[in-house]
Amino acid sequence: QWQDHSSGYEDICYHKAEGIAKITINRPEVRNAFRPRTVMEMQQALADARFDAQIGVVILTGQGDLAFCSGGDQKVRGDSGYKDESGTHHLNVLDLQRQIRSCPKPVIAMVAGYAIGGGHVLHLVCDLTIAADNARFGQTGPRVGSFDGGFGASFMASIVGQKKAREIWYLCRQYDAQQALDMGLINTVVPLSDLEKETVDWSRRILEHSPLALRALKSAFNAGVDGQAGIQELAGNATLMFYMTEEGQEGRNAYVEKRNPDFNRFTRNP
Ligand code: 2NE
Repeated sequence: QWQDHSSGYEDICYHKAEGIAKITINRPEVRNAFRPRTVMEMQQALADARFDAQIGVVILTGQGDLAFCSGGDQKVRGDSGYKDESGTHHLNVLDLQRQIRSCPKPVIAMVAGYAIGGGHVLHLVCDLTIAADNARFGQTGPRVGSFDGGFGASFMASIVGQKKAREIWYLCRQYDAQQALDMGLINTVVPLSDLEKETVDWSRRILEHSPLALRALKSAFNAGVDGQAGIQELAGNATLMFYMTEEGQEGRNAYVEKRNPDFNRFTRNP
């Protein structure tokens, strides 16, 4: 039974239940296109889910059956980028992509209908994608005068391969759920009526597992493609685990007790 935490948000709905947080883009009248406010609210909800110790999995989705997300709202795109309600140019969806990647909890994209343009990149940067049989995937950038040369290009190529990624971007075609599954873009396809149940089942299964192992695995997967920032994440988890050892704690204790540390009692394994 989802508990509603949407109060204060205009462009999204935010729910929690049984260790799962669900962030829903709530702009169905524009196929869940995001504007600067939408991105800001998604960032706030994701930060809340990260810091809520009861939450172990985050689901990202779109309101209704017609679209997960259709990317940047072209109607608020000015001559130097997207405009917020005060007229300031910014979007910050790239910040949101990095936030999804660096969230130490698995993020699952639950896709019904279109995942298009910047909305397609959003599902791409999630850990897993569960799609309904009506889902359609694709990029439109070169058609509407835009492109995502970050995760949208290089990370996509690491998933589907260089040839396919170039086809997706250069031709701006749409792919159905089965085609997306066949090229490794998504994890599974289910009937639309089963989409939420299946996503919750996957989430429950993940919640049975070690949070620290999942956290380390996520940063390890990221490290392979995220360069120095990815290594930093993985290393941060190594430090976290070192803090949990007696050897790490001896250094802190010695400092606090104003004595020399005694590291000799710890073995130097080959
Ligand atoms: C998503 C798609 C394929 C859906 O088609 P359909 O036929 O189901 O719906 P329709 O009639 O096209 O759209 C329904 C309403 O939603 C609006 C439409 O304009 C329409 O409203 P009215 O004109 O009837 O008032 N709508 C849909 N998508 C919108 C959008 N992105 N912005 C503003 N209004 C939108 C079809 O609608 C479609 O192809 N949409 C455009 C997809 C697109 O090109 N997105 C932007 C890509 S660029 C990007 O996202 C990006 C980036 O490349 C780099 C950085 C950040 C963002």
